[in-house]
Amino acid sequence: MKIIHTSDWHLGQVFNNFEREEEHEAFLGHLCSIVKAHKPDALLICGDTFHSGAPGAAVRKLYTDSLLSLHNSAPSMQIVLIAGNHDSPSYLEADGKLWNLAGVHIFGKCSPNPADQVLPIEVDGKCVGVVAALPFSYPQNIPVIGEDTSLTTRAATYAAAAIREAEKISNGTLPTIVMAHTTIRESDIAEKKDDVGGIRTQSLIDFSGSFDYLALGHIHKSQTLKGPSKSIARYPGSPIPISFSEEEYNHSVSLVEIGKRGEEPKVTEIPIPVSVPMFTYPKEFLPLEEVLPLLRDLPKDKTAYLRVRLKYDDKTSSLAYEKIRDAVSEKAYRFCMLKSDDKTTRSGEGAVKMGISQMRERDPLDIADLFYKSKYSTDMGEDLKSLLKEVKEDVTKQE
Ligand SMILES: [Mn+2]
Repeated sequence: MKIIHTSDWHLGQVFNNFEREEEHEAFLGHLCSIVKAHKPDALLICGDTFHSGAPGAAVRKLYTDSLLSLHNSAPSMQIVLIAGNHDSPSYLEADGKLWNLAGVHIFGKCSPNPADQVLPIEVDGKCVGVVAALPFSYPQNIPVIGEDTSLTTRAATYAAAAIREAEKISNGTLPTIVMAHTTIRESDIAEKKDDVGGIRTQSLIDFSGSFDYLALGHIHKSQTLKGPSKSIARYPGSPIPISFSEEEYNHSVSLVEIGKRGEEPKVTEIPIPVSVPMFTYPKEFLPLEEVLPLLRDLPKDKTAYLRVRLKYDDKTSSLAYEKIRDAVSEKAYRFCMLKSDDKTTRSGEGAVKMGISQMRERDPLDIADLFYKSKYSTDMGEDLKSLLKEVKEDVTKQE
């Protein structure tokens, strides 16, 4: 069985006020050529297809046109798409039945019956494999299976039930794939340290049962993890960089070949050229008067999202942000933000002084934390922190 595995497209993302439609179009064009060249049995899209729950008409059109082009690039290929934490499950599922006509299967929510999450992959009338599709879901929205009402184990219990249903169809002979959009504790999660209380972080052992390949989405850094027996788990990573923390990542989609049931799958990374890279400059934190001439010397016609490293001190102009923006205004660089070494300057009785440009680059939760500390001289505590975090996620759906 041959699969192309991808995730975390984030269609419709506006990055620091810059639209990314052209980059997404370029990626989707590449993906169509890859599908045409490899003619896989299935294309798995593991969540965060959209950056926000209700994207605008232009983004919707890009999605529709691209799914159709992908289908036309290999008409017998089955496309399976699950919701990620950025997607709206109902928005995705709204036209799911129509998409079935083009071999596209959309899983937005977890059905009360886990058997509904299982899809036999049929190519030209022959079943070549089985998929158990587990869209992202907050624990309280995952249907309770049997007696397990605990929020911490609910995802694992549900996954096990869906995998059991897949096993019934594969009958120990067909390649079996599990799709999920989640943080796996064993992964290199450098970019995401924000799962509160571990409730939304899962371990590989939470996917109990027998399968060959765990197709993941959510972590933007591509990586393969060893699963139970000969199975593997993999994050294909984001096909275009979504934030500055992805500056050094290789961006690709994964070609996965499963010979026989129980055989270790073979993975090949197919690189996606980065059309607009992320670029943090200069290499070290320097004071404003040294940074400005370096920026003026940058080439005029190179396109990249630019984050500027700046060493702040008491003498740093309050117009640093504006001066830096002006220094690159004639260039093709897309200036986004400043990165400073010492982000806060303390003075007086626990007060925190922060300029607008410093605030712009801080996580709002850090700012709330600092405010709380300076006002009450104590930490705000995990409960309040996780509450604020949920609110921030709902409001911004960032990253
Ligand atoms: Mn994502």
